[in-house]
Amino acid sequence: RNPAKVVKDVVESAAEKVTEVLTPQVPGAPGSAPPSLAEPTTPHDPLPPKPDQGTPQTRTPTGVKTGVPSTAKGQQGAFLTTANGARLRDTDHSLKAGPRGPVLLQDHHFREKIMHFDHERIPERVVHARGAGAHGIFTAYGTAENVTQAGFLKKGRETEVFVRFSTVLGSRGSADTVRDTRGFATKFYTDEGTFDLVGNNMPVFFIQDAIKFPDIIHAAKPHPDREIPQAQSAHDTFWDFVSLHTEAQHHTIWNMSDRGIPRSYRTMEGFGVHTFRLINAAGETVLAKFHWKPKLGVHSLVWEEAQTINGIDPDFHRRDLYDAIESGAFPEWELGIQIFPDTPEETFAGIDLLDPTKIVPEELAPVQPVGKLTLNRTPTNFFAETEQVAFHLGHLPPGIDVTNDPLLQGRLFSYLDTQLTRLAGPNFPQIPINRPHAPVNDMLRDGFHQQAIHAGVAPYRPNSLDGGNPFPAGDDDHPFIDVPVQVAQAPKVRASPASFDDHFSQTRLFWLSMSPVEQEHIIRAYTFELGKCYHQAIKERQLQCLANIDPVLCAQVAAGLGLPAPQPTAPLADVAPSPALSQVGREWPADGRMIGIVVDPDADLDAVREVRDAVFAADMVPLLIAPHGGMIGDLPAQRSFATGRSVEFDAVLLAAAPPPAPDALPARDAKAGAAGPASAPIDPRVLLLVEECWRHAKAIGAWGPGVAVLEQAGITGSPGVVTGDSAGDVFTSLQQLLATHRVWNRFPASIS
Ligand code: HDE
Repeated sequence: RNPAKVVKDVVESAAEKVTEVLTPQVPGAPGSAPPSLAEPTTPHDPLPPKPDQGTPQTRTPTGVKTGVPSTAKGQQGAFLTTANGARLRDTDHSLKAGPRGPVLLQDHHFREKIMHFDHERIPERVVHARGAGAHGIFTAYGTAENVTQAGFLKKGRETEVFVRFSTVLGSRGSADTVRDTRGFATKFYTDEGTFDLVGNNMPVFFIQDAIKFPDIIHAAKPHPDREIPQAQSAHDTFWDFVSLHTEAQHHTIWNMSDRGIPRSYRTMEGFGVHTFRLINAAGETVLAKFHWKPKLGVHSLVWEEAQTINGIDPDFHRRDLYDAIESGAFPEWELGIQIFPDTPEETFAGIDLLDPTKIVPEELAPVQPVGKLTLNRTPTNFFAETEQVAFHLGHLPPGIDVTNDPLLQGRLFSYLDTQLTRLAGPNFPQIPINRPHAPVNDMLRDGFHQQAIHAGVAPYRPNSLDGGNPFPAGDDDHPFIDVPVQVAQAPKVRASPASFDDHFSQTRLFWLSMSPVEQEHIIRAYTFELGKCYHQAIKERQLQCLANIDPVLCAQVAAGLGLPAPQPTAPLADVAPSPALSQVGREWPADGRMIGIVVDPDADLDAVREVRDAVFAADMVPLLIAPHGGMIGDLPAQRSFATGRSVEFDAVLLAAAPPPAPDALPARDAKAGAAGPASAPIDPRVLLLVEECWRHAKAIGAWGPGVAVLEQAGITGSPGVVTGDSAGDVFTSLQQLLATHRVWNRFPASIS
């Protein structure tokens, strides 16, 4: 299966269908398209997709979603009905005493319609409110069979999954590309019961004990008086807390790094964060950490891009996920585990495995792949699936168990408790998206929104009236295993182990593992965020924390804030960097990338068609950007200069140097490039597109008249800017540049 072919077919069939729709048809002729734009009077197929709306791959060729589960309900039959199935003549007028009279209380349809609408919203999640979900399949490699008896990890076993990605701080309606941690929660519907791996895109957490969770979240959420800022950590209360509560420093530097602004959900790693305990068929145990590794590599936005996207397309990550899946470019991750001996100390290489502010560098314990996740279906209904899904760390299959990590222990309470308010009662496991795919035979009864009609009279054990049912599973029936870990004889205390006091060595390890360009981004992020704080004392306190991480980091941020750089209060930790933490310096498959192609009616459309086909063949998505929507010759334009902005593209090709539109806003003088100020004027929106792509270190290519745009922008010959005689040659060079995601050497090579 070639996803790009699917995309291509969609584009072409969409172009044909639009031509059909725009051609007048005989009204009512059998099989005809709906007559013009009038309200349809008889049921017919949905309108076909339009090539100038969205990306070309946002719908299937028929415009109808595929893969709707057979349990999907609603919209059955052609007629409008009440919730009880009575057919209705009119839903536009309430029942009145005469056309000018008062509305009658007996109008059941009116009351039902408004009552239901009034209660459409449920409380949003207290954290991770904004999310996007997708269905998929997990296929096990069998490589974990020696360490766990979990059935879904046996070789070749396929398990259905639902994944929900999220931001943490923002409300449901906030933007996708804010600086924040991302949730990565996976529900495996295994045949031994559901397994929820509720992780993040960062391997550490702000706090070591769950009892601190309300503190960090209250500090990070908007200020309680003005309720600003939304979905941001760039404010006083956040920095007040993390600078006082220094165990948060490690997670904070991850947030300030490029990991805080992922390019896409598809290019994020995922981490279970905590250490889990695995048990195999022989009863042997190991400690383990879970990792998700994206097939497309780990990539991020640059800060200016992220900010621009928040305005232009606040749904950027959602759209990217859905577009990719619906085009057939299915996102993939490998699940991997790091394995550690289950010793009484619960440490590895001196690292406390119960401390969720610590990682174990991959160089010390390699991540071993155990299976592959493929997301292949978007939700049919956002509310019913993405909003109503409820994850819980206690949803574990036999073979995987918890450890004493105090953060993990507290989460085991919180995730059940929170659903009682959010999903209004204890029966949320019966909501379709939460239903296990394994048989359920519990003795839980009644409660709000009970869906089951339980037969029998004896929901208790032991009983004789229901024949003794249900029976406890025996050892051979794959029961859940509570690993019989020895619990130390110890006094009851409110305290943490001494090893939890080290807050800076791994923060420094992270900093030292970054490439110069990534360090530069971290410096700018701290400078921006602390620069947004009003209180001088908070900035100074955080600078003290930075001094305890690294003197260069501290000096640079201090310079940006116009404050003196303090000295460290303790000797800096002597730590070895972990190169695996850097996102720079590796090559990745470039499929699924968005390539903008600037065209105008004067461009060589044969060359454009050729390069467009080459982009499709490389499993990428070409989007034509033209002076106007509709068609350019026989090619559909997906973006116009009015709607296309650089942030949407991973690379841009220029086939034309379009002149300014007659009604364009006045442009500033063209930059003096090789062609000089006297060269023909170019549409300023095209120049902006190219300048932004250049600033954001994206690959840019041009041929023929398009080269004039590079000249006028003054970027000809700079790194990652390619020109050539043929469109094909230019795209080939561009493709190589895309393997590293950005043209990194356009950024400064070192910081001092
Ligand atoms: Fe969560 N977290 N969390 N969290 N968390 C929730 O549960 C909580 C933590 C994570 O897409 C809530 O159902 C406590 C770490 C994700 O539906 C709530 C603590 C990690 C999601 C909750 C943590 C996470 C949540 C809110 C400290 C990464 C979204 C709604 C002990 C390993 C799941 C809900 C989804 C959601 C509590 C810390 C990840 C309130 C008390 C560490 C991905 O129960």
